[in-house]
Amino acid sequence: MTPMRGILDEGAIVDRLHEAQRSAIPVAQLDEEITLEESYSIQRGILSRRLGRGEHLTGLKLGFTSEAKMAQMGVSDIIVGFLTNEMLVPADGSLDGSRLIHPRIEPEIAFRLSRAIEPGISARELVASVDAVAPALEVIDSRYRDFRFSLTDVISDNTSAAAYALGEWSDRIDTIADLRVELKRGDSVVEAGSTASILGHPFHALERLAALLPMVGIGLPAGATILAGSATAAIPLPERAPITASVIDLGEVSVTMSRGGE
Ligand code: OOG
Ligand code: MG
Repeated sequence: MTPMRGILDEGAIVDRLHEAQRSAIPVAQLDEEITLEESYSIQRGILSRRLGRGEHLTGLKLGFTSEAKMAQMGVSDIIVGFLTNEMLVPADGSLDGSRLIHPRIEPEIAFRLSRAIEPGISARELVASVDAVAPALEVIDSRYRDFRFSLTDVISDNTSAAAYALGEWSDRIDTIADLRVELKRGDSVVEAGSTASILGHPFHALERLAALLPMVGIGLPAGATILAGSATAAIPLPERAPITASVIDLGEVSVTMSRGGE
């Protein structure tokens, strides 16, 4: 016999994770056994809290699309989270780390949508909706203690999304199959990989996103960003050292973290 489970209090989990993000005080992993559908529903609950505070949705992000990331975090299923305007850091700008718990940073490739999309869009239509690509950086900051989580924990926690920065957009979408990606601290390369390690081709990340969107339940406006997932492991985000994502032949973008706006 399957043990009876009490009714899941999604609202309480939404509150706990939202508060952890606002206060930068980490919380324990979820005790509740939840399904993927429930974890995306919790994530949408966090999105509506944030929209209620005046933020707007600016994009979606994929996670665990490369072996390097799956191996680093011990999770091997693709995950999707949302991005808002509050998370966007200006290119080559500075990021206030005082509201972050234990931030890490990773290099990404970003897609821009020429039109609005809804869950139910086909993989082919989603790929055809992309009109530009850019190098990007993502700051992740798990709201869970010790940066440890299960698959449903991390989805509920909006896939650790905390901040992102975008380099210049390019229409050279057809050149991104196998570009070298470097993560640099100052001038030193600390992680390197290739866009080919993102599911064999970053377009495959879009195809997987199309398949997951009905469960994610979030559509996007025209002009929105999609982050394909890091091609390398993430590194702890240092203070006052510029970190650059460089996608060779496409461009680069840097950010520097300060604490408390120094
Ligand atoms: C989850 C987010 C993963 C990526 O690019 O693979 C991710 C995490 O590692 O905390 O953003
Ligand atoms: Mg990422």
